This record gives sequence, C-alpha cells and structure tokens, in this order.
Amino acid sequence: MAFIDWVLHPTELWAAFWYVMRHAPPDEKTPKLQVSGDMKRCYDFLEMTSRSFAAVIQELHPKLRDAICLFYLILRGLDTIEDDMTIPGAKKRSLLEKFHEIIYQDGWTFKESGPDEKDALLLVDFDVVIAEFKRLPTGYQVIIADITKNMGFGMAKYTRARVESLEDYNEYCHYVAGLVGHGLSRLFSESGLEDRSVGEKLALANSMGLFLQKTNITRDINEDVLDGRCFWPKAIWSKFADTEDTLISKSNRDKSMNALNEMCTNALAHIPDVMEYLDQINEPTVFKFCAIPQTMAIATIALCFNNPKVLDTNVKIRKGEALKLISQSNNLDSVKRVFYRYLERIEAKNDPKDPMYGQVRKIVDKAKKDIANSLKGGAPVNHTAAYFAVALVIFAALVFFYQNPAAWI
Ligand code: D61
Ligand code: MG
Repeated sequence: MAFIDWVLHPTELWAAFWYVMRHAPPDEKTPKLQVSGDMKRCYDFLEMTSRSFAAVIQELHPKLRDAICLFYLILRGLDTIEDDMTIPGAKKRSLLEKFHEIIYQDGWTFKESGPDEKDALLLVDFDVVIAEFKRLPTGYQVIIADITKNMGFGMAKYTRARVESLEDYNEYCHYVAGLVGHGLSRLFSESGLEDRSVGEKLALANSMGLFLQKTNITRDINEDVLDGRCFWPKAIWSKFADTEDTLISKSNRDKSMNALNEMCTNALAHIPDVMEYLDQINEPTVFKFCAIPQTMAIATIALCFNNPKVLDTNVKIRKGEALKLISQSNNLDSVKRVFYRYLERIEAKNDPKDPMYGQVRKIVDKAKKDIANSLKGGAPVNHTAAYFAVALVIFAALVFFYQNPAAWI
C-alpha cells in the first residue's frame, strides 16, 4: 500500500498498528495452533489456497476449527476441478458428481490439473485432506459429505448450462456459495456452540453465501471475460451489451455502467437476511468468522458501485481498509455501523440518470432505517467533516511554526 494511502486514511493506519500489535511477535507460552502432523499440513494448504478465509478459520473455537478447515479444503478441491478449463466436459462432470465419495477414498490424489490452476497442489496432496476428514466426528463428516454431493451435482449442471436468467444466477450462486452457508450453519449447530435453530434457518444461511459470491462475481467481471467466461446473468448484461466482450470494452462504457449498477443492486437485496443471520449468532469466534467476510463484501460493493474501473481492471479494497473492517466486525452493533457507512457511500454515488436509481434509493433507504431503528444510539454520525477540520488545523499550525520559528519558544 502506497505511503500516500496511509496519509489520506489515518484511521486505517491506526487499525494496522493494533492489528500488528495483536498478531506479532508470536510468544512461546501461547502457541497459535496446537495440532498434530497431518492436520498441520492441512493448515498449510489453507494458508496456501485462501488469502481471505485462512485467518478467520484459524481464529475459530477449537470445537469447530479443524472441521471448517477441512470443509474449506474439500470444497476448494472441488472448485479447482470446476474451474479447470483443460479437463474435458464428461470427465469433469464425473469427477464433480463423485467427489463426495472420493473424500472417503484413502490415498486418492489428482495430478492432471491444467497449468493455470493456482490450487493444483492441493489436489496433488489430497490424500492428506482425506485422512484428516475421516478422523472428524461422524456428525461433521455427514454434513460435509452432504454439501459436497449437492455442490458437485450443481457444478456439473452448470458445466453445460449458462447463467441466463436471474433464477439461474441465484441457483448457480446457491450451489457454489449458498450451500457453504447451509453447511456452516449445520456445523455450528452440530458443535453445540450455536442453537439448533441456526442449522434450520437455511434460507438465511443461503443469503450469507449469495451476498459474498455475487460481490465476487460483480467485481471479477473483467478478469472473467478475458478468461472467456462470464457469471453475470445474460438477462442483465444483454440489455446493455451485445456480447460479453462488448460489456468490458471502452466504447460501450456508459451502457455497461448500467449493467454494473444493476449487478450491485441485485447483491444489495440480501442485506436484510445478512443482518438477521448475524443477529442469531452468539459465540464470539463464530460471529467474527461470519461477519468479517460480510463487512468486506459491503465495502467491495460500495467500491464497485458506479465505478468504471471495475470494467477495466480488478479493483480491490485497500489493505488498511480491510484491517479496519476486521477490527469492526466484533459485534452486531459495530457491523451495523459499518454497513450504514458504506450504504451512505453508495447513496452518494447513486446517479438519477441510472435506470437503477429508484431501486437503489429504496433498498439503501430501507436498510439504513432498519439499522438506525435497531441501534441503541440511533443512526451513526458521520465524522468525516470533523476529521477534516482537525487535519486542517494541524496543517495550519505546522505552516505557522515553520514560517515563524521564533514562536516555538
Ligand atoms: C459465513 C462465513 C463464511 C461463509 C458463509 C457464511 C457462507 C458462504 C461462504 C462463506 C462461501 C462464500 C464463497 C465466496 C467466495 N467464492 C468462492 O470461493 C468461489 O468458489 C465457490 C466454490 C468453493 C467454495 C469454497 C469455500 C469458500 C469459503 C468457505 C468455505 C468454502 C468453507 C468454509 C468457510 C468459507 C470462487 O472461487 C474463486 C477462487 O478460486 O478463488 C469461484 O470459483 O467462483
Ligand atoms: Mg468455481
């Protein structure tokens, strides 16, 4: 992150300072993880394959940590097969549909991934994941295998089908992310750390996954089209572009922005469910694990909304912003204030000329009202103007003392 970014966002520097204080240096009396040989290798795979989920999974309560690490690795393995364009269709479908059996086969490995698959090494050493999976309590194994089966069949369906209608879009996102939400909720309940009802309200769990997946799909449009694929539903982009390549081309910029904003609006519709889901989570490590990806997602949507750069490159929230979000994902009130702040940012970028203007206004208005009504202190206050004023005073004082050195004494 550039020096200038830290100067422009001093509150992020503060968050970064505390993050470093909390995570380093490792002290000998409290080792980070107490795990045996093969499970240690699984945590190495986790760090290798996930930038965003590795940290939150390792901070989970010991009752859940290993199970969710293995759940992640199994689905990441499945996704590596789904994403691989070098595996012929029929072979790919067969692998996806029997993956829920593969995870019980001692010694199974896969060395035929294409050269571009970033997580191919995970499949090369997959026997290690399988061995640890089979050591999990049966209750966890059953949940993980069930989700793997459903996701595998769903992915296989979409090796042929394209994401055309809005229903397809919701269905595809359900298979690859909503089902993760189902599995996690059931694991939380199975562990006894959360109420039984969490594992039963699966529509809310689905929305948690959909909000994350739709955010990724919206943000990654440029990269995906350049790789020859597109997960934006045709029902949305075809109103504004003739082909997927036109969608990201400079000459179609104004119209493509309408499509981008419709994609953002579609994702924002999940916010009420996300809040309701988080409201039922009690255990602190489970709460952070669920909340951090969601606050990152609302920040990403706010960054993408009405932002033409999304069509040219891969935009990303600043490292410092991410650290600040982590520190503000500890409890529901704080998460609500984070959402409120980013909803205001979206509102400020909402353009009356955009076809989605009215709908964005409605969704943002309602979400902000719900948050303001449920927060103890009422609507959060925006401190930007105050920060700016303080910075200006400090700057003026520096200039003054620089020009009048005598005033120092
Ligand atoms: C609470 C906390 C975390 C949650 C949640 C609720 C509900 C759902 C999710 C996490 C899943 C969100 C997935 C969003 C990121 N999308 C992807 O990684 C895409 O692959 C989807 C299929 C594999 C899913 C693997 C996964 C991801 C996160 C997990 C998990 C499993 C298990 C436990 C915890 C978190 C995406 O991948 C891109 C890539 O290869 O990097 C794609 O291919 O579309
Ligand atoms: Mg995939």
